[in-house]
Amino acid sequence: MIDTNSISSVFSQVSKIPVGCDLTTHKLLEKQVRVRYFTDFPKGRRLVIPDIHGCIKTFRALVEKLELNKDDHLFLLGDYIDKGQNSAGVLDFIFELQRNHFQVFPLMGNHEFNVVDTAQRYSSKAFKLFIKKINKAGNLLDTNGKIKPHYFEFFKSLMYRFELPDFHLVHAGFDCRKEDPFAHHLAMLEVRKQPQNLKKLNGKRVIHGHQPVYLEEIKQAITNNLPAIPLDNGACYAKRKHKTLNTNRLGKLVGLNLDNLTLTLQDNLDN
Ligand SMILES: [Mn+2]
Repeated sequence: MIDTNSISSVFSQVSKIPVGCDLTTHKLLEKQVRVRYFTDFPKGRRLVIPDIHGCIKTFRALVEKLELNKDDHLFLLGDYIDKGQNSAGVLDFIFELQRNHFQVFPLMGNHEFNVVDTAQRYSSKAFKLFIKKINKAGNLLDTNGKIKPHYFEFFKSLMYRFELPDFHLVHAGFDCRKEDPFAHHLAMLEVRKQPQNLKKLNGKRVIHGHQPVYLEEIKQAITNNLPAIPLDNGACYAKRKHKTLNTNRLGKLVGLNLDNLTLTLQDNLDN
């Protein structure tokens, strides 16, 4: 189930570009679905944080609360930009951690993908319109209105999924109606229906973000050993509106420890 609303709303204003195009003909980035396998975790914890969406203070506070150290692996599930106050701030903090030799591994989210896709496939007019739609995106751009090269290169370099010995990490999930769910990268960025079993997923559970859910749902998925664990509690929606959800029950940025499946929660500090 591909949700192209976010993409189509922009392009419908400027052209008749077909946005729900066949994924196999998608030229952007690469056709190959990029994956990184992690087999060895000699020391430290394995931590996961989902959709940060420009909430830099919240992200920093959660990293502090987790007492991240250099033996830990910190996996980020994508959607660093848009919605929150400081998209570039989130990217800069990721770079800062990596520069300081923290083991931080960011995945692609649909928001990063859309930036690269739009820049590569459409006119600069369409791109500018698209960028206007990204909240507080000004600091991602140079004086000509183009994405600063180091941010753009970062977006292009992002992997679609990580496979660990016991888990899959991915922004949105997998489309298990497909023969080979690992061959469909847009589904990994946009899918909203989660697998009911792990037959096509090497028996490994899926950790994903993308779709905000209430904390109860996250906890139940962990406790009931469900095939997929959602992690996005819509940190960026604190004190804001969401089209279908009660935002009083959203607003925490979630950290998951994959080794003991415990959660660390951080209230939104940005809104
Ligand atoms: Mn998303």
